[in-house]
Amino acid sequence: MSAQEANFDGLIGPTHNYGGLSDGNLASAKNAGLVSHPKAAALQGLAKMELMMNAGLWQGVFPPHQRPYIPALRRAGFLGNDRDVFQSAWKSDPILAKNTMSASNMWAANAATVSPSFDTQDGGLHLTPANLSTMLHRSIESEQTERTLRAGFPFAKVHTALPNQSYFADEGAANHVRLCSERGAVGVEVFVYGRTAFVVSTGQPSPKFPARQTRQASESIARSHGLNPLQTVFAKQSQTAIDAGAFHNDVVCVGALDTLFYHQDAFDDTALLQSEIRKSAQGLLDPKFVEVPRQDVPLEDAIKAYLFNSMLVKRPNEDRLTLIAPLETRENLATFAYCNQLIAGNGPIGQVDYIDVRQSMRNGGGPACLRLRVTLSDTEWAQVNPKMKITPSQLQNLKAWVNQYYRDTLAPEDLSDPRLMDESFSALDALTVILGLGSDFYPFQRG
Ligand code: SUG
Repeated sequence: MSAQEANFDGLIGPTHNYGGLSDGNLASAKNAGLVSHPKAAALQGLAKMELMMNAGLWQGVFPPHQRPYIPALRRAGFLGNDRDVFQSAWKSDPILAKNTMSASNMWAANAATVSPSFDTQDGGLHLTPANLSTMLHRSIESEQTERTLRAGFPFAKVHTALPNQSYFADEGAANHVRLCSERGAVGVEVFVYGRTAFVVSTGQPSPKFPARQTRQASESIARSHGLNPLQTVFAKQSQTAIDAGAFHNDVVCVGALDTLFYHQDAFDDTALLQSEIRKSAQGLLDPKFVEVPRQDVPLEDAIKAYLFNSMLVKRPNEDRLTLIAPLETRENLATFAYCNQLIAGNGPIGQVDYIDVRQSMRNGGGPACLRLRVTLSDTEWAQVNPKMKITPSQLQNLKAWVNQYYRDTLAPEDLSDPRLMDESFSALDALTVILGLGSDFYPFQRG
């Protein structure tokens, strides 16, 4: 069946800031407290979407979430109108208040896990919003994400996120790869987890950074999406990678079509992963493994330069895949040399392009973090909310909207300014018209 992969990017929100909120994310820790540039950030995101649209690929957009997220503050006992809640929270619990200001929902790779209709038992598209339970500022995303997915994909089976508890810790598509011979064929879905839910003490030193995905969460999603167990693989991320700053597997691995591109230190047992993928792929596809040796690219460089947090895409009329990497990959000697060697060879990746997403990168979000991949048949794409598709005219509308509403800079002390809340709410209210989301999409609109 004729099908393509669509990328849905998270539009970077008006409160984009460097909060230092993500333990184990080296960029977030390093850049905590810097002045951010929300307008430039959102325009960088839109330029990335434009690039994809111009390459002839299907591109969509997800709206930013409401920030501050007043419902979380109300649950924490703050009372009054939205402004009262905001101001009293900043006064008595500034840590909580700051967590409700993060624009982290821009990283749409963490929005949900997606199983295309070609892989599921009932023949429908299944999406499960990620509960993002490990980080406070991200654990408030799933409810609004569910609304976004329902608005974008009215024909799909949109599940509710798994319970917001450590047993079910789930970070969505950032820990999931789909391999296939062609988009409309049955695929092999690979779920990568960082830990099992209950670990019996092994006497080993405790990990430096938290693993954000449990095997139990991945298994629950595979079950509820109705995936064929024979075409589903579960693999463990290496703790070495997590401790080096790979808080999601997509920091050390990316896959597209029949190709898996990953670092030698990405997985706990790479030989096992390869043999399980080969077994699941029998009769469906011939998987190609492109492993980057640590000798060529040390893990630290791969993570700092975000080589793997790139989009691996097949442009129309091109034989080989293109890696769309961040500028930081070009600026790092080891990763740049590796990329040049990669495209000079005759493997499945034939080109590397570099793009500027520096505002997002400073929080640990590369090109791949900013998008959720959704493989759709032509018929399904035709049923996607048309206003959430990136077209030349929507792009123009969104750029004008950003230019009208966003601040140029945001310093840490600006976050508690109630005018920032008012500005953000006005911006989002206007956005619901542009994206056809209705006047009750955000909590502040519902009163
Ligand atoms: O969850 N950063 C995000 C980055 C997410 C990247 N996504 C993928 N790899 N798919 C995170 O750690 C930092 C926010 C701050 O510190 O203000 C943050 O949430």
